[in-house]
Amino acid sequence: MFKIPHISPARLPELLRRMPKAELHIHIEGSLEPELIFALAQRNGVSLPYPDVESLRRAYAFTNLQSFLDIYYAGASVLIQEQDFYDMAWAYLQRAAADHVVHAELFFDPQTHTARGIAMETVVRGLHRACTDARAQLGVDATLILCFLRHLSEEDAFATLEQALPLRDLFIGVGLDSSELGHPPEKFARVFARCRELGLHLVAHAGEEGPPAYIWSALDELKVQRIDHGVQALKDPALVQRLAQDRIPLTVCPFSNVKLCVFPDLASSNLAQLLDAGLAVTINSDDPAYFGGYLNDNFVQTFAATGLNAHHAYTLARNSFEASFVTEAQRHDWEHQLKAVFESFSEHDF
Ligand code: ES4
Ligand code: ZN
Repeated sequence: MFKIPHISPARLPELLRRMPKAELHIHIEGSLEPELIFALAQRNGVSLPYPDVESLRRAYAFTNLQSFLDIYYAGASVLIQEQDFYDMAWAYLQRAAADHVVHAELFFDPQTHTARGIAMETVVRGLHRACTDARAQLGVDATLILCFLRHLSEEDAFATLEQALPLRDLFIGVGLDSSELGHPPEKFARVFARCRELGLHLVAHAGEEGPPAYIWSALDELKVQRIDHGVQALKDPALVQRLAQDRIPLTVCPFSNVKLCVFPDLASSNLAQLLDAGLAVTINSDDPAYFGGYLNDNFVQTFAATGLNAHHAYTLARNSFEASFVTEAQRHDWEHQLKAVFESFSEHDF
Protein backbone atom coordinates (compact mmCIF):
# COMPACT_ATOMS: atom_id res chain seq x y z
CA MET A 1 0.00 0.00 0.00
CA PHE A 2 1.13 3.52 -0.82
CA LYS A 3 1.81 5.63 2.27
CA ILE A 4 0.05 8.94 1.70
CA PRO A 5 2.30 11.85 2.66
CA HIS A 6 1.00 14.45 5.08
CA ILE A 7 -0.81 17.15 3.16
CA SER A 8 -2.15 20.26 4.86
CA PRO A 9 -5.94 20.71 4.63
CA ALA A 10 -5.32 24.16 3.11
CA ARG A 11 -3.82 22.52 0.04
CA LEU A 12 -6.57 19.91 -0.36
CA PRO A 13 -8.59 21.80 -3.02
CA GLU A 14 -5.45 22.31 -5.10
CA LEU A 15 -4.59 18.62 -4.76
CA LEU A 16 -8.13 17.57 -5.74
CA ARG A 17 -7.91 19.71 -8.86
CA ARG A 18 -4.40 18.61 -9.79
CA MET A 19 -4.61 14.86 -9.22
CA PRO A 20 -5.07 12.71 -12.34
CA LYS A 21 -8.48 11.07 -12.44
CA ALA A 22 -10.95 9.21 -14.64
CA GLU A 23 -14.53 10.30 -15.26
CA LEU A 24 -16.86 7.32 -15.77
CA HIS A 25 -20.33 8.84 -15.49
CA ILE A 26 -20.88 11.77 -17.82
CA HIS A 27 -23.79 11.99 -20.28
CA ILE A 28 -22.31 13.88 -23.18
CA GLU A 29 -25.72 15.45 -23.95
CA GLY A 30 -25.63 16.69 -20.34
CA SER A 31 -22.46 18.67 -21.08
CA LEU A 32 -24.30 20.87 -23.57
CA GLU A 33 -24.03 24.38 -22.11
CA PRO A 34 -26.88 26.86 -22.75
CA GLU A 35 -24.52 29.03 -24.85
CA LEU A 36 -23.79 26.07 -27.16
CA ILE A 37 -27.49 25.11 -27.26
CA PHE A 38 -28.29 28.61 -28.57
CA ALA A 39 -25.35 28.63 -31.00
CA LEU A 40 -26.38 25.25 -32.46
CA ALA A 41 -30.05 26.26 -32.60
CA GLN A 42 -29.08 29.27 -34.69
CA ARG A 43 -26.70 27.27 -36.90
CA ASN A 44 -29.40 24.65 -37.57
CA GLY A 45 -32.47 26.90 -37.72
CA VAL A 46 -34.05 25.18 -34.71
CA SER A 47 -36.39 27.30 -32.59
CA LEU A 48 -36.24 27.04 -28.80
CA PRO A 49 -39.04 27.69 -26.30
CA TYR A 50 -36.74 30.14 -24.44
CA PRO A 51 -35.81 33.64 -25.68
CA ASP A 52 -32.20 33.61 -24.42
CA VAL A 53 -29.44 31.81 -22.51
CA GLU A 54 -30.39 33.37 -19.18
CA SER A 55 -34.03 32.30 -19.32
CA LEU A 56 -33.03 28.76 -20.29
CA ARG A 57 -30.60 28.62 -17.37
CA ARG A 58 -33.32 29.88 -15.03
CA ALA A 59 -35.42 26.84 -16.02
CA TYR A 60 -32.76 24.56 -14.46
CA ALA A 61 -34.61 24.21 -11.15
CA PHE A 62 -35.39 20.53 -10.84
CA THR A 63 -37.53 18.67 -8.31
CA ASN A 64 -36.68 15.09 -9.32
CA LEU A 65 -35.08 13.07 -12.14
CA GLN A 66 -38.05 13.38 -14.53
CA SER A 67 -38.26 17.19 -14.24
CA PHE A 68 -34.61 17.28 -15.37
CA LEU A 69 -34.98 14.73 -18.17
CA ASP A 70 -37.79 16.72 -19.81
CA ILE A 71 -35.53 19.77 -20.25
CA TYR A 72 -32.42 17.67 -21.03
CA TYR A 73 -34.13 15.94 -23.98
CA ALA A 74 -35.43 19.33 -25.22
CA GLY A 75 -31.86 20.74 -25.11
CA ALA A 76 -30.56 17.84 -27.22
CA SER A 77 -32.97 18.74 -30.05
CA VAL A 78 -30.46 21.26 -31.47
CA LEU A 79 -28.00 18.46 -32.37
CA ILE A 80 -28.43 17.73 -36.10
CA GLN A 81 -25.11 17.47 -37.98
CA GLU A 82 -22.09 15.27 -37.24
CA GLN A 83 -20.17 18.48 -36.47
CA ASP A 84 -22.69 19.36 -33.73
CA PHE A 85 -21.95 16.10 -31.91
CA TYR A 86 -18.24 16.74 -32.38
CA ASP A 87 -18.46 20.29 -31.03
CA MET A 88 -20.41 19.14 -27.96
CA ALA A 89 -17.94 16.38 -27.09
CA TRP A 90 -14.92 18.56 -27.87
CA ALA A 91 -16.14 21.27 -25.47
CA TYR A 92 -16.49 18.67 -22.71
CA LEU A 93 -13.10 17.09 -23.42
CA GLN A 94 -11.36 20.48 -23.21
CA ARG A 95 -12.91 21.02 -19.78
CA ALA A 96 -11.96 17.47 -18.79
CA ALA A 97 -8.33 18.13 -19.76
CA ALA A 98 -8.34 21.31 -17.62
CA ASP A 99 -9.61 19.21 -14.69
CA HIS A 100 -6.75 16.69 -15.09
CA VAL A 101 -9.16 14.02 -16.28
CA VAL A 102 -6.81 11.61 -18.08
CA HIS A 103 -9.54 9.14 -19.06
CA ALA A 104 -13.27 9.60 -19.72
CA GLU A 105 -15.96 7.10 -20.66
CA LEU A 106 -18.73 9.13 -22.27
CA PHE A 107 -22.36 8.03 -22.18
CA PHE A 108 -24.48 8.93 -25.18
CA ASP A 109 -28.22 8.45 -25.80
CA PRO A 110 -28.67 7.52 -29.47
CA GLN A 111 -32.44 7.04 -29.22
CA THR A 112 -32.86 10.73 -28.34
CA HIS A 113 -31.44 11.48 -31.79
CA THR A 114 -32.56 8.57 -33.98
CA ALA A 115 -36.16 9.25 -32.86
CA ARG A 116 -35.77 12.71 -34.49
CA GLY A 117 -34.50 11.20 -37.76
CA ILE A 118 -30.77 11.68 -37.07
CA ALA A 119 -28.73 8.72 -38.33
CA MET A 120 -26.86 6.57 -35.78
CA GLU A 121 -23.74 7.09 -37.85
CA THR A 122 -23.99 10.90 -37.58
CA VAL A 123 -24.10 10.66 -33.78
CA VAL A 124 -21.36 8.07 -33.28
CA ARG A 125 -18.94 9.39 -35.90
CA GLY A 126 -19.11 12.95 -34.53
CA LEU A 127 -18.54 11.84 -30.94
CA HIS A 128 -15.81 9.39 -31.90
CA ARG A 129 -13.89 11.98 -33.93
CA ALA A 130 -13.81 14.24 -30.86
CA CYS A 131 -12.47 11.32 -28.78
CA THR A 132 -9.73 10.68 -31.35
CA ASP A 133 -8.72 14.35 -31.42
CA ALA A 134 -8.73 14.49 -27.60
CA ARG A 135 -6.10 11.78 -27.40
CA ALA A 136 -3.86 13.53 -29.92
CA GLN A 137 -4.38 17.17 -28.93
CA LEU A 138 -5.35 17.12 -25.23
CA GLY A 139 -3.75 13.92 -23.92
CA VAL A 140 -7.18 12.77 -22.74
CA ASP A 141 -8.09 9.15 -23.40
CA ALA A 142 -11.81 9.03 -24.22
CA THR A 143 -14.18 6.20 -25.12
CA LEU A 144 -17.94 5.86 -25.69
CA ILE A 145 -20.70 3.90 -23.93
CA LEU A 146 -24.05 3.63 -25.70
CA CYS A 147 -26.99 4.00 -23.31
CA PHE A 148 -30.44 2.53 -23.85
CA LEU A 149 -33.34 4.70 -22.69
CA ARG A 150 -35.21 2.64 -20.11
CA HIS A 151 -38.54 4.47 -20.54
CA LEU A 152 -38.65 2.97 -24.06
CA SER A 153 -39.23 -0.73 -24.83
CA GLU A 154 -36.67 -3.51 -24.94
CA GLU A 155 -37.66 -3.97 -28.58
CA ASP A 156 -36.59 -0.37 -29.25
CA ALA A 157 -33.29 -1.08 -27.47
CA PHE A 158 -32.73 -4.13 -29.72
CA ALA A 159 -33.40 -2.01 -32.82
CA THR A 160 -30.93 0.59 -31.53
CA LEU A 161 -28.27 -2.09 -30.96
CA GLU A 162 -28.87 -3.35 -34.50
CA GLN A 163 -28.31 0.16 -35.91
CA ALA A 164 -25.12 0.53 -33.88
CA LEU A 165 -23.52 -2.80 -34.78
CA PRO A 166 -21.84 -1.56 -37.98
CA LEU A 167 -20.07 0.93 -35.65
CA ARG A 168 -19.26 -1.72 -33.03
CA ASP A 169 -15.58 -0.76 -32.87
CA LEU A 170 -16.37 2.87 -32.01
CA PHE A 171 -17.91 2.18 -28.57
CA ILE A 172 -16.78 -0.03 -25.71
CA GLY A 173 -20.00 -0.86 -23.88
CA VAL A 174 -23.65 -0.23 -23.17
CA GLY A 175 -25.50 1.40 -20.28
CA LEU A 176 -29.07 2.02 -19.15
CA ASP A 177 -30.37 5.48 -18.28
CA SER A 178 -33.40 7.80 -18.22
CA SER A 179 -36.50 7.45 -15.96
CA GLU A 180 -35.65 4.82 -13.35
CA LEU A 181 -38.85 4.34 -11.32
CA GLY A 182 -41.21 1.90 -13.05
CA HIS A 183 -38.50 0.71 -15.43
CA PRO A 184 -36.50 -1.93 -13.52
CA PRO A 185 -33.31 -3.37 -15.03
CA GLU A 186 -34.85 -6.77 -15.74
CA LYS A 187 -36.97 -5.12 -18.47
CA PHE A 188 -33.70 -5.18 -20.50
CA ALA A 189 -32.38 -8.66 -19.57
CA ARG A 190 -32.45 -10.05 -23.13
CA VAL A 191 -30.77 -7.11 -24.84
CA PHE A 192 -28.05 -6.98 -22.17
CA ALA A 193 -27.48 -10.74 -22.61
CA ARG A 194 -26.97 -10.11 -26.32
CA CYS A 195 -24.54 -7.25 -25.62
CA ARG A 196 -22.62 -9.55 -23.29
CA GLU A 197 -22.28 -12.12 -26.08
CA LEU A 198 -20.94 -9.33 -28.29
CA GLY A 199 -18.17 -8.66 -25.76
CA LEU A 200 -19.43 -5.21 -24.81
CA HIS A 201 -18.86 -3.82 -21.32
CA LEU A 202 -22.08 -3.49 -19.30
CA VAL A 203 -23.17 -0.79 -16.84
CA ALA A 204 -26.57 0.48 -15.66
CA HIS A 205 -28.03 3.34 -13.66
CA ALA A 206 -29.58 1.81 -10.54
CA GLY A 207 -30.39 3.08 -7.07
CA GLU A 208 -30.43 6.76 -8.04
CA GLU A 209 -34.11 7.21 -7.14
CA GLY A 210 -34.95 3.51 -7.37
CA PRO A 211 -34.81 0.93 -4.56
CA PRO A 212 -31.99 -1.52 -3.70
CA ALA A 213 -33.99 -4.21 -5.59
CA TYR A 214 -33.07 -2.41 -8.83
CA ILE A 215 -29.36 -2.66 -7.94
CA TRP A 216 -29.73 -6.39 -7.25
CA SER A 217 -31.49 -6.77 -10.58
CA ALA A 218 -28.79 -4.84 -12.48
CA LEU A 219 -26.19 -7.19 -10.96
CA ASP A 220 -28.03 -10.50 -11.22
CA GLU A 221 -30.25 -10.06 -14.29
CA LEU A 222 -28.14 -7.70 -16.43
CA LYS A 223 -24.74 -8.81 -15.04
CA VAL A 224 -23.36 -5.28 -15.12
CA GLN A 225 -19.75 -4.51 -14.19
CA ARG A 226 -20.49 -1.13 -12.58
CA ILE A 227 -23.51 0.56 -11.01
CA ASP A 228 -24.18 4.18 -11.96
CA HIS A 229 -25.24 6.12 -8.83
CA GLY A 230 -26.13 3.23 -6.49
CA VAL A 231 -26.49 5.63 -3.55
CA GLN A 232 -29.65 3.85 -2.34
CA ALA A 233 -27.55 0.71 -1.64
CA LEU A 234 -26.99 1.72 1.99
CA LYS A 235 -30.64 0.87 2.71
CA ASP A 236 -29.76 -2.83 2.25
CA PRO A 237 -26.81 -4.21 4.27
CA ALA A 238 -26.78 -7.50 2.32
CA LEU A 239 -26.44 -5.51 -0.90
CA VAL A 240 -23.58 -3.45 0.53
CA GLN A 241 -21.83 -6.72 1.40
CA ARG A 242 -22.35 -8.01 -2.14
CA LEU A 243 -21.01 -4.79 -3.71
CA ALA A 244 -17.97 -4.86 -1.42
CA GLN A 245 -17.30 -8.57 -1.97
CA ASP A 246 -17.42 -8.32 -5.77
CA ARG A 247 -15.78 -4.86 -5.81
CA ILE A 248 -18.56 -3.51 -8.01
CA PRO A 249 -17.78 0.17 -8.57
CA LEU A 250 -20.42 2.85 -7.88
CA THR A 251 -20.17 5.98 -10.04
CA VAL A 252 -21.55 8.53 -7.58
CA CYS A 253 -22.53 12.04 -8.76
CA PRO A 254 -22.77 14.47 -5.81
CA PHE A 255 -23.99 17.62 -7.64
CA SER A 256 -26.56 15.54 -9.52
CA ASN A 257 -27.94 14.03 -6.32
CA VAL A 258 -28.48 17.49 -4.82
CA LYS A 259 -29.93 19.10 -7.98
CA LEU A 260 -32.38 16.20 -8.45
CA CYS A 261 -33.32 16.26 -4.74
CA VAL A 262 -31.99 12.79 -3.92
CA PHE A 263 -30.22 14.52 -0.98
CA PRO A 264 -31.11 17.97 0.44
CA ASP A 265 -27.51 19.25 0.24
CA LEU A 266 -23.90 18.15 -0.33
CA ALA A 267 -23.30 17.69 3.40
CA SER A 268 -26.02 15.03 3.37
CA SER A 269 -24.27 13.03 0.63
CA ASN A 270 -23.61 9.46 1.80
CA LEU A 271 -20.27 9.28 -0.01
CA ALA A 272 -18.27 8.93 3.22
CA GLN A 273 -20.49 6.06 4.43
CA LEU A 274 -20.14 4.29 1.07
CA LEU A 275 -16.34 4.68 1.27
CA ASP A 276 -16.30 3.55 4.91
CA ALA A 277 -18.25 0.44 3.87
CA GLY A 278 -15.28 -0.43 1.64
CA LEU A 279 -17.08 0.13 -1.65
CA ALA A 280 -15.26 1.09 -4.86
CA VAL A 281 -16.81 4.55 -5.05
CA THR A 282 -15.93 7.16 -7.68
CA ILE A 283 -16.96 10.83 -8.06
CA ASN A 284 -18.47 11.99 -11.37
CA SER A 285 -20.30 14.98 -12.85
CA ASP A 286 -23.28 13.22 -14.58
CA ASP A 287 -24.73 16.22 -16.50
CA PRO A 288 -22.32 19.06 -15.69
CA ALA A 289 -23.99 21.77 -17.79
CA TYR A 290 -27.25 21.24 -15.88
CA PHE A 291 -26.05 20.45 -12.36
CA GLY A 292 -23.74 23.36 -11.63
CA GLY A 293 -20.23 22.17 -12.35
CA TYR A 294 -17.67 19.84 -13.86
CA LEU A 295 -15.64 17.13 -12.19
CA ASN A 296 -13.24 19.25 -10.12
CA ASP A 297 -16.12 21.36 -8.82
CA ASN A 298 -17.82 18.14 -7.66
CA PHE A 299 -14.62 17.05 -5.89
CA VAL A 300 -13.77 20.37 -4.23
CA GLN A 301 -17.28 21.26 -3.03
CA THR A 302 -18.12 17.73 -1.87
CA PHE A 303 -14.90 17.51 0.14
CA ALA A 304 -15.56 20.95 1.67
CA ALA A 305 -19.11 19.99 2.64
CA THR A 306 -18.41 16.50 4.02
CA GLY A 307 -14.94 16.85 5.56
CA LEU A 308 -13.29 14.15 3.44
CA ASN A 309 -9.45 14.27 3.51
CA ALA A 310 -6.39 13.54 1.36
CA HIS A 311 -6.70 9.79 2.01
CA HIS A 312 -10.20 9.85 0.60
CA ALA A 313 -8.94 11.86 -2.37
CA TYR A 314 -6.33 9.24 -3.15
CA THR A 315 -8.83 6.39 -2.77
CA LEU A 316 -11.38 8.07 -5.04
CA ALA A 317 -8.85 8.78 -7.80
CA ARG A 318 -7.42 5.27 -7.53
CA ASN A 319 -10.93 3.80 -7.62
CA SER A 320 -11.65 5.76 -10.79
CA PHE A 321 -8.75 3.98 -12.51
CA GLU A 322 -9.63 0.59 -11.02
CA ALA A 323 -13.20 0.97 -12.31
CA SER A 324 -12.13 2.06 -15.83
CA PHE A 325 -12.46 -0.23 -18.83
CA VAL A 326 -8.79 0.01 -19.84
CA THR A 327 -5.79 -2.32 -19.99
CA GLU A 328 -3.94 -3.18 -16.82
CA ALA A 329 -0.79 -1.51 -18.19
CA GLN A 330 -2.67 1.75 -18.78
CA ARG A 331 -4.20 1.59 -15.30
CA HIS A 332 -0.79 1.07 -13.68
CA ASP A 333 0.63 4.01 -15.59
CA TRP A 334 -2.08 6.34 -14.25
CA GLU A 335 -1.74 4.96 -10.71
CA HIS A 336 1.95 5.76 -10.91
CA GLN A 337 1.17 9.33 -12.03
CA LEU A 338 -1.31 9.63 -9.15
CA LYS A 339 1.33 8.64 -6.59
CA ALA A 340 3.80 11.11 -8.09
CA VAL A 341 1.32 13.98 -7.72
CA PHE A 342 0.58 13.07 -4.08
CA GLU A 343 4.31 12.90 -3.34
CA SER A 344 4.80 16.31 -4.93
CA PHE A 345 2.23 17.73 -2.45
CA SER A 346 4.11 16.38 0.55
CA GLU A 347 4.76 18.84 3.44
CA HIS A 348 8.50 18.28 2.95
CA ASP A 349 8.32 20.54 -0.06
CA PHE A 350 7.95 23.52 2.31
C1 ES4 B 1 -29.41 11.13 -16.29
CL1 ES4 B 1 -28.94 12.01 -13.78
C2 ES4 B 1 -29.57 10.88 -14.93
N1 ES4 B 1 -30.24 9.80 -14.51
C3 ES4 B 1 -30.75 8.97 -15.40
N2 ES4 B 1 -30.63 9.15 -16.72
C4 ES4 B 1 -29.97 10.22 -17.15
N3 ES4 B 1 -29.70 10.66 -18.39
C5 ES4 B 1 -29.00 11.78 -18.29
N4 ES4 B 1 -28.82 12.10 -17.02
ZN1 ZN C 1 -26.35 9.50 -15.14
